Formats: sequence, C-alpha cells, structure tokens
Amino acid sequence: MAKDISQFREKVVDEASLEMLVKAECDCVDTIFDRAELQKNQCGFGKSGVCCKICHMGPCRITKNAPKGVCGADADTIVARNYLREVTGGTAAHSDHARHLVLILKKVALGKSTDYRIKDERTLRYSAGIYGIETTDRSANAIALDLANLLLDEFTSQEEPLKSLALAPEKRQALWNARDVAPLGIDRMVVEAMHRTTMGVDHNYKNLLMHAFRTALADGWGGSRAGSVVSDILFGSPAPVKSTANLGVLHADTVNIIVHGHEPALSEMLAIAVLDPAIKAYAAEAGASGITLAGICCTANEILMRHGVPVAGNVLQQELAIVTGAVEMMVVDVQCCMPSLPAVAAKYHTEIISTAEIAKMVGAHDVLFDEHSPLESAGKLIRRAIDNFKNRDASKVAIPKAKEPMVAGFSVDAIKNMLGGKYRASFRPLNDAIIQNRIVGLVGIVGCNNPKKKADDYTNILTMELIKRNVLVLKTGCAAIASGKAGMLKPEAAIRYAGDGLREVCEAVGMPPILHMGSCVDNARILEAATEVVLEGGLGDDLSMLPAVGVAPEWMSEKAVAIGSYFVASGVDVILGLPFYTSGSENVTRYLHEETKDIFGASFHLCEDPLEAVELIMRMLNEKRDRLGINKKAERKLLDMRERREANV
Ligand code: SF4
Ligand code: MSK
Repeated sequence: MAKDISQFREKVVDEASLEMLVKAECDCVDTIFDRAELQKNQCGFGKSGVCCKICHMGPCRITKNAPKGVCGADADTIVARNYLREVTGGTAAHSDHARHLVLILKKVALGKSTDYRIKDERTLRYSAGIYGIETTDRSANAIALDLANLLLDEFTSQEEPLKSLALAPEKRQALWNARDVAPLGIDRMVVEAMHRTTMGVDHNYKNLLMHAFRTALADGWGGSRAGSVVSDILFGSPAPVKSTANLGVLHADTVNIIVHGHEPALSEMLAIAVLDPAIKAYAAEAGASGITLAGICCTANEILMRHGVPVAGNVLQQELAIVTGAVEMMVVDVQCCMPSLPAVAAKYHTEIISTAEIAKMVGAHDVLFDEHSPLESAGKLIRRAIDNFKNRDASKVAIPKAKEPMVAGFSVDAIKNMLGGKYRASFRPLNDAIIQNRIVGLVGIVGCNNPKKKADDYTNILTMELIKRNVLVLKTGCAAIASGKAGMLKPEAAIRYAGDGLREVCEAVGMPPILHMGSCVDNARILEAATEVVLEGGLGDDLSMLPAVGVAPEWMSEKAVAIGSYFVASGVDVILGLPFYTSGSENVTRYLHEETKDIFGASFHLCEDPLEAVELIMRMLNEKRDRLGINKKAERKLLDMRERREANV
C-alpha cells in the first residue's frame, strides 16, 4: 500500500530527503526506511545483549529459566563480551583506516609515491616534534620516515604503551597507569580482545570492560589520532572553508559523482583530478556543463574540510542520492557503505564502483584503486562517469532544491588561529571566555543517524538549544552534516541563535558557535582540542575537570561505541541518544553508566529525548563549573584585540 507523505515526515526532517523518499516509493525502490519497518520487531535477546554465539555449543540466550549458557557463562559475561567485541570492531575500523594512510606517508618519505606528497610540512614538523622526533636541519622526507615508522610501531608495540598517550594531560596519563588501562600496540589490543572473548577465556565482566576501555583508548589516542595527523600532513590541515550541504548540491546538467565511505586517499585525488582542464573538456564533449563532485558520510567530510567539496548528505541519504536519478557514479571505499546500494542503482543508470580490496560490494563494479598512480586512477574513474552521462534517463531525474551554505574546516590549528590570531595562536581567549561564563562549556556532538530515530531531529534540536544556552558545540561525522543541512553551519545563522555570551565571543574572534571538525576519526581532534584547553590553564589539570560533555544522539555504528568508550576513559561524560545492548546485565549497565565515574571521572548516560539531554548537559557543565569555582555571573564586557593584547591574555 502506498504510503502518504505524513509517514515519511516521521522519518526525516529535511525536505530533500522527504522528496526523495516519496520518489523512491513511486520508483519502487526499497530504502533503509522500508527495511527498518520490516525489521521492526527486533530480537529482544540481541537488544539486551544476552545472546551468545561465540562457540558452537550455542547459540545461547539468557532467560530467567536458563540463566547460564551451555558453558556456564552468565548474563554479565555474555553482555560484557559482546560490548568488548563492539568496541574492538570500532577500534579496528578507525585504526585500519589510519594504518593505510601511515603506509602512504612512509611511501612518500621513501620517494616511492608519484602523486602523494607532503602537503603540510608545518604540521609534519609540529607532529614529529611532539612525538620527540628531531626536526632541526632535517629534510621533510627524513622526518616523515621517522614519524611513519613511529606510528607503525603504535600498531605493533607488544610491550610498550602507545607513545600517543603522552599527548594527554599528565594527570590523565597517571590515572591510566594507576588503573592499568594504558593500551599497548593497537593490533595487540584488538587481538587480545578477540582472545579474551573467545569461549572459555575471560569471564569477569569488569576485567572484560576494562579491556574495552583499554582498546578504545588505543583507538582515540592511537589509531584515530594517527588518521587525522597523517591526513593533515598528506592533504593539508583544514582551515575554514565555505561549502554547501544537502542533495540540492547535485545538478541536472552536470556529470554527478558521489564519493562515499571514509578514507581520503582516493577522494583527495578525485578532488584534484576533477579540476583537470582535459577532464573538464571531456565532460563538455559529452554534453555536460561540468562535473559535480559531492560526498556522503565521512569521505564527504574529509574533502569538505580541505577542498570545500559539497556534501550531498549523511548516512541515511546514501540511497536517496541515487534516487535523484542524476548520479552517474558513486565511488565507495570503506565503512558505512550499505550493501543495498547496487540494488538501488540498478533502478537508474548509476554505477557503483567499489575501490577497496577489503570492501567488495556484491553487484558493484570493482575498480581497485591503484595507489602507484592514484591521480591517473582518479582520472579514469571520472572519465568513466562522464561516459555514463549519456545513459541518464531524464524522465527519472528529480533533484531536490534543498541545500544550505555552510562553513567547515575547523582543525585544532584553525581554532587556535581564530582565537588568538595567526601570530598569537592560542586557546587562551576560549579558556577566558569559559572562566568568565560567557561560554558555559564545550559539547562534542558526534556520530551517525539511525532509522530508529527521525533523521537529524535529535541532533538539530540539541545543537540549537545548546548554542542558545551559550555552549560552544564541536561536531564531526554525520552529526556535523545534519547541522550543515539545517543551515546551522552558516556563521550568521548560528550567531543569530546563539546566547548573548557565546555570540559576543564568536563575533569578537570571528568564529561560528558550531565548529565542524571533520570525520569520524577526527573525534581525536576533539580530544586534542580539549587537551589544549586543559594545558592552556585555569580550568583544572585533567580532562575530567573541564566543563565538557560528549553526545552521540543518533548513533548506530560499532565505531560510536569505541568513540564513546574512549571519551569516557579520557574523563569526558557521554550522553547516548540510543541505548547500548547491555540491559540484560544490571552489573554491566551499572558499571558503564555509574561505576566508571569513580574509575575515570566520567560515565555514560542514556537520554533518549533531546530536551532532557539539554537539561542534563547543562547540569553536568554547571557542576563542573561549581567544582572549578568559576560559576559566577558573566561579565558582559568583552575585551577587543587591543585590550586582550594589553592584558596579555
Ligand atoms: Fe553458549 Fe558459552 Fe558457547 Fe557462548 S561460549 S555460545 S554462552 S556455550
Ligand atoms: S560516517 S560511522 S554513519 S558518523 Fe563516519 Fe556517519 Fe557514523 Fe558512518
């Protein structure tokens, strides 16, 4: 039975998605929203985390009448094992992405790469310096080789903790050591997690959960951090850049190519190749007025941050982009690329090209990305998309109008420059604004969309309310794209909605109140920014003392479980808009949501309503402010640049 539009309005907030859902219905295309309906009665055992199929004596499911699995494992063991495996999956995904980039950096350093190069030598020298690598009077390649080797050791180290942990505040490092939770090499943590959770090994839920936090720390401070750092060195540190978001970025008269997934190695080359005059001429010969390169998910965020390439949408829009009928090619790499894409594409003329050896998609065309000549590879793909332009069926094309201008590109460096000016780059003005209560605190809003929630709704309500209450919001991933689509990354719009104190600060330093900091791996940038704030002084000596909270409003991925876990283990409370699969064990749930507070100074909090989340966040921020003794009324006078210089802040 055909659905009426009101049913779609319950699923998405943005007009572009709404239009495409209606079109998908007319075109008889199954989308994630249809499949979510069919999967509605989800398994209660799975949801509560008490299903175990780790060995073939099972699967076992814990009930009142059968409180133990065949081997004797109880709900606590099973739930904790499942949680640890989720964290491990997320850690592996972020870290393998990073490893790929580190290996490219090594090739560049050895002169074995034709097209990749060190684009940002300043970031290379800075990053090498903080890892203790000698940089004076040394060539960029020599430094890059040392850094690449050091970062590769972060994966393989068997007995030494990660070197990247030393980038955290000292007090946090001491806490990790005291709790015996400092991770060794990333690969070792992942392998050990799989060993601990196999049948008949670790049965103590606390021991399992501590390894979950250890593994997650290997992600946040190790793998993800390396992913961000090396991307910046190879492709340039992001700086504020204008762009546009939502499906309206596609054009009826251009060849439209969408990149989707996570790794920037190929998409960077596509962003360069698309500017090649010969390729542009080829598109013109095919009758197109140009080529539109746009992105979905975090590949989008990577090339948005560095090139201002427009964002077609976030994770739940990947099929809807194809439903426009105007996409010649969707190039997918790794993570969040749904196996449904080829079936949707088959209704139109879109080619799905899978490019990663480790991520083949049934029904897609495998065109493995040639890293020896990546620019040529990218050029070939674009020409192939242009060749497909003639197959577009105009009668199937309907591109939504909705799109919004936005500003992204807020690396830690960029934020520092905005705050202190290029020559006095510093977090000091931000710390002062927090101390003076113009900014109440910092909230990182991260993660995905999930068809269990109306797409973008929670994220947008939460973001709007927080900036109204003078909270500076840091964003990554699909949550950042949600703000872009909602027009909230237009500096002028957000400044209009921000509370007085936040607005004054933003206007004085020329910074929007919502900062798009990048992709999923760039959550490491949020930790880095928070660490800079601690090190700047005046707000305590540990991350757990900062008035700062993380939120994953509409999360769905194992990666989000890893991210949440490394935030908590780093001392930052995390609010979840959707629950973990842990309710089958009171002990595990209590441990994650309460006892971690005593261990790490932070814990998880479930809050399924965005306005309740706002109240909870404000309470948490104010408690932190009380403890720091800075909860006084804001002074209204804001120092200008000259006054700030005179006051030496
Ligand atoms: Fe069942 Fe134990 Fe095997 Fe899990 S490990 S499937 S609980 S017998
Ligand atoms: S893409 S992991 S849906 S944020 Fe990074 Fe979006 Fe979540 Fe994928």
